[in-house]
Amino acid sequence: MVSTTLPTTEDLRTRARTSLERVGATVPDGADLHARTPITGENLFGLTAATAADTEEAIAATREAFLTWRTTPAPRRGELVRRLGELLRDHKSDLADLITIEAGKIRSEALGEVQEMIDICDFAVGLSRQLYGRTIASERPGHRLAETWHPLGVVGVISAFNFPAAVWSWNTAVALVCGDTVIWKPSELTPLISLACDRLLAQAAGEVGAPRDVHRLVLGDRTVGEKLVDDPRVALISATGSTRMGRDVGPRVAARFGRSLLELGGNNAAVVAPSADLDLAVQGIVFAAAGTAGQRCTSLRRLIVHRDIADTLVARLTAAYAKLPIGDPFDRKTLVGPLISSTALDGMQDAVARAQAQGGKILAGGSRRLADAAPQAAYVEPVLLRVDEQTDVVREETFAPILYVLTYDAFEEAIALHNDVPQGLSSSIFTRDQHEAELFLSSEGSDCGIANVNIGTSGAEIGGAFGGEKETGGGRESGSDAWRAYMRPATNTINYSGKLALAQNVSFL
Ligand code: UN1
Repeated sequence: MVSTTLPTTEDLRTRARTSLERVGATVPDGADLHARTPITGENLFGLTAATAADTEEAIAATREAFLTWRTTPAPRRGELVRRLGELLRDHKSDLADLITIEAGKIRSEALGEVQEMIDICDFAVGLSRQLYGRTIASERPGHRLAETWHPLGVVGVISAFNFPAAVWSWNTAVALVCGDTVIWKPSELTPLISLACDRLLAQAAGEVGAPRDVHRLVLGDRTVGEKLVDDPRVALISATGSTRMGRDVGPRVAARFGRSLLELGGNNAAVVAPSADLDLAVQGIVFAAAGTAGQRCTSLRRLIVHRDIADTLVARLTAAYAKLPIGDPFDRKTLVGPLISSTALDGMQDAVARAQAQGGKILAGGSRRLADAAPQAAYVEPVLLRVDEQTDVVREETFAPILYVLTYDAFEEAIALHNDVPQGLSSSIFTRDQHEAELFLSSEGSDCGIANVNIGTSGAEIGGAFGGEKETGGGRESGSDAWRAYMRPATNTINYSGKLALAQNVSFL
């Protein structure tokens, strides 16, 4: 049985202080912001926020550092990221502690997040020797056409609470090898892990002789983010968060002809076909829907099940949901930790009530837990809810563990339901029918940036590009050739013929 007690706020404060000290970060002391833990819902430390002048200075400093960093050979830039990866390995446990304390992730998921950071560092070190441009066949004799990739400038990273460190590392490790410098505005909900990451990168920079200002952290509310968004010296804004935030950020960056890379809401679904291996499907579904307390961009929010197997699958999921250990994320037996805040719990309860008003029926979950032990925390049973159709609330992203179950008869109907939401991040199908699997992955199938077979929607590896379509924002981060978003290509024409030949056979003079 998972324990029904929780650590005290004082225990967590001590643990956070120890982790911060071990990574060499200064324990914050201020009054503008609060570091808080969702484990008890109480404040840990006060912090000082960046003023407008501090943000201005940080932008100027990262811009200045860029002028040097862009001239450092890319494989040398890789040495900084390699050292960062080593420090992340050394401090894996400390960083995971801070993630659990601030984001409420269970231990194995918090360690997994740090592993994701280590993996992207390895990837970026390799990339530092592979920033390839193409050579293009010229239409003119004695000419060579080539494409060269240059560093872009200062990258502004705006990150969310739910992957408070990994998403920063995807952007920062890749941006640094690409020759960019980084200014980071983390979520106000997770300042401590940001201080720890910033400190480790500063240590790595000091050790390899990189400019200190290749990276700056600015803590604060949205006014800090807005300054980055509106400043033409910030070449790229990479922002993770809600679609509402993206609707503000995208046009503002575009208005100054800056670049943006948006990773916004998801409303991820899995199709479960009659031939599916149900043992595998149940495990995959429960992890994707209830894991991380439903607070991943990639969390599974809709299940589209063939009518013939719906009752069997629902019975198995209901049984699995009834046994989910909910509670202290430091307890090794816990699988579901707290929601980030009581506001998130209110949003979840509101969505469940709306779904019921729109004809939905709760199959499992929904009760609040541990309210006596921690009245300010938000522990809740993940909810399984049957709906007859994809009503308004089902088509929205609620950042909480609610899984809506829909049924289908014909495969085309499953695909149509799947794609009939405004978001397009992640998707999956459970089937043993190759025709269905291939159709789902084809241009007529899932319209998401991530499409999986016989595995849930969450938990992507860093080697692939991460991101999605429609209201998810269209950005791609992390692996594959996502690095191109962090560089600018120049097309070069080199004439070694000794004669001037114009393209398209144009004659002049
Ligand atoms: C996010 O929730 O913003 O695929 C990122 C996953 C993780 C990353 C999620 N690798 O679930």
